[in-house]
Amino acid sequence: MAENKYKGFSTRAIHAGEQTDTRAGSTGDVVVPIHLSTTFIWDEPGRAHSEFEYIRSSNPTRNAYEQKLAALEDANYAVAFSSGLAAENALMQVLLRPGDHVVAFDDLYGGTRRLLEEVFQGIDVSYVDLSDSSEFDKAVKENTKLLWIESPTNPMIKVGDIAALARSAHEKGMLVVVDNTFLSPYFQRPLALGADVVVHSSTKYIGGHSDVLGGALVTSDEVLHEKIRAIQNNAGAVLSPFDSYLNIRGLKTLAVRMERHQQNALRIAQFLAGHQKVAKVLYPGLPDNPYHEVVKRQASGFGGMLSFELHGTLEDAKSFISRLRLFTLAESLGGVESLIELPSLMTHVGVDPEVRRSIGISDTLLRVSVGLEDADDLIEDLKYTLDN
Ligand code: P1T
Repeated sequence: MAENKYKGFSTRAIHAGEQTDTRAGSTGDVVVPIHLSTTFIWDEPGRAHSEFEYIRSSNPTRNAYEQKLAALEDANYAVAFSSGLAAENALMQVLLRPGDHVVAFDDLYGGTRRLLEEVFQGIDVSYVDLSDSSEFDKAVKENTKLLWIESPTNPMIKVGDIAALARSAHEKGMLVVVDNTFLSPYFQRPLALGADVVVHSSTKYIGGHSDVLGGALVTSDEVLHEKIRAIQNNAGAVLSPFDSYLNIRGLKTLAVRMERHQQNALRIAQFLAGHQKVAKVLYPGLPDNPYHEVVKRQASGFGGMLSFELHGTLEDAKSFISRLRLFTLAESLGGVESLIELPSLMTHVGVDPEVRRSIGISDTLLRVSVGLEDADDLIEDLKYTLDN
């Protein structure tokens, strides 16, 4: 069970899951140690010495991380996997059987689409613009088992009304999954809005420093949790002790990082929105963004991810990117350094070009993960590169 005894997010981020070891003979670690032992001693056959037997099944560092993450999502359970896609794969194995139908946001991380289409081939998926809740109702079939929401979406930064969608899905007997990677539990807690399971790519804001790959599934449903726990052990895509430690470390500063990511993102969005070479800016923190109000209702912030479209051609976009100095051209997001990428040739290159166009991923759409540098420096870099 998660430790939810502290109300404040940062207090939980720092203290939940941390069991300061004051037993006789202990070293008294203040920080959870990295337990590397793959196996644990037994007192006699049939009687393990402690709750731990084998690293894949359970590990003290991973347990501590899972407890901390569960506490931050206001959940009873979190289960940590070796990547975001490993977590998604495990969840789909638990929830879906051949012949089932899934309704998913049309704008999803490209890897999630690939997983649904190439690995779960017997599953029928309808991709729908869930920013319009009425579109969801139209897509539901007799065999629809699951609603898969990513909000905000990657890379169009679209937002679904999670509570309204979850209500409607539950009326139809479906389960609701929300990929909460972009806002992190600091800004958004989908279980409180009605989701059954939260997915994370902890590679992003949770790790926070672009140096650890991981994923997690979070739920308060005991039966679902037991199934997820079983597949974590039986299929084995667990998070390593070292990576668990890095995620614990990342979570402790999540609140302060998210605040600064957001401040910088807002400044940059405002700057870009006023520049003549920019055709549009997609950032819900801007008051005229179509999702501004729904994000205000269901989250406590707008996050650090934004996309924008340049006037001109693919070559113009490539030239712009190549001349930036502070923004690194790279996939992924959520680290301290600002990253920029061109979804049509990078994260979403595997999505059928027709589909890409229908979603709005144009050749000059750029996605930015706004880092923690000084906003003035970031803006100066953008301004110089746009103006020259
Ligand atoms: O990379 P991995 O930890 O396996 O997580 C996959 C994933 C899941 N969900 C969302 C919303 C994601 O953004 C990702 C990974 N995304 C990138 C690598 C990217 O550049 O968008």
